[in-house]
Amino acid sequence: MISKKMENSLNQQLNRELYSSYLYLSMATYFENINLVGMSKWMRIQAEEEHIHSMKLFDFIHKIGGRVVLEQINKPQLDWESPKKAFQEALAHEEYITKNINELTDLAIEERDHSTRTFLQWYVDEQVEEEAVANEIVQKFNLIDDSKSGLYMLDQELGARIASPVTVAK
Ligand code: OFO
Repeated sequence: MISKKMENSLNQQLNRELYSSYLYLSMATYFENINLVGMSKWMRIQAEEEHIHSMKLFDFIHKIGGRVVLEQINKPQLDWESPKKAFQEALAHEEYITKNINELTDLAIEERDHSTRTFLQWYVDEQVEEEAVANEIVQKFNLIDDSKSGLYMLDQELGARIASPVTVAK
């Protein structure tokens, strides 16, 4: 039996994952608008993955007999100072999400809620990956500095991203 506190916290995380999806979709339109279509594609795939993260929570809450409560999703920023700034913000956002996942895991441990703790392990592992990938891209921006050809090449590289074949399993 899940506690009300845990159920509410999982619902909050579901909302954060939906916001993550919204934020990356906003970054996708920002990049589209400045003709960096590769980066736009990368962000669009990222937005889809965040939606999958939210649906995993949606299914889990139902499975344990809880109630999903959908709250308002905050409006994301529309523009960024530079492509690099957008990816820096993506990294900062992932660090924030990691902090939330760790807090949720701490709560599950505190409440001896083993099924939720096990469920959250997927997110713990995913966040290691998410931070590493975002950090690698920020480091590439640092390497190319103000080079226009470097930006062009990075756009090509990020545009080669393929959506992972993750499906929303019930
Ligand atoms: Fe970016 O991992 Fe979910 O939020």
